[in-house]
Parts: sequence; structure tokens; C-alpha cells
Amino acid sequence: MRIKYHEISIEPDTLKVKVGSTIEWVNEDPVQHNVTSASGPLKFASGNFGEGHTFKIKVTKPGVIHYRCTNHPVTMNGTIEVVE
Ligand SMILES: [Cu+2]
Repeated sequence: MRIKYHEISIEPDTLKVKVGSTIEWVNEDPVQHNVTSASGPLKFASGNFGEGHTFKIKVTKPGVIHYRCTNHPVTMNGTIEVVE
């Protein structure tokens, strides 16, 4: 699954995937973004990355992951529901 960071928003910002899926974020904006877990079964923090760069995780446990870009937390927060 691919998630776009586009115009300081997340597309799509809600996603349902199966355990074992790989999720990749791509930054299409000319500013730095990051992917940082806020709650849920997986902890991750990409660090800032620029336009054209990506970050990938594999979801290995079921549950609901909330994450955000800490640079733009008001408009860039998302949810991934991971199901068996
Ligand atoms: Cu951002």
C-alpha cells in the first residue's frame, strides 16, 4: 500500500490492511515530513525526509496504528487498521 504526503495532507489518511502488508509513504511536497507513530501495536519514527523520498514499514501485528508527521500534526495525522 502506498500513502502520499501531498500538499501537507495524507492521502489516504485512513487505511485498512492485513497483517504482513508493507506500507510505503512517499513525500510529494517540497518540504520535510516524517512518519511517527503515536499509538498502537507498532512503534516507528522515520525522521524527516524530503521530496521524492519514501519510508516503509511492514505491519506484523493486528491493531489500530495512529501516526502523524510531527512537523504538521494538525493536518497530517493518519490511522491504519491492521486486521488478521
Ligand atoms: Cu509534515
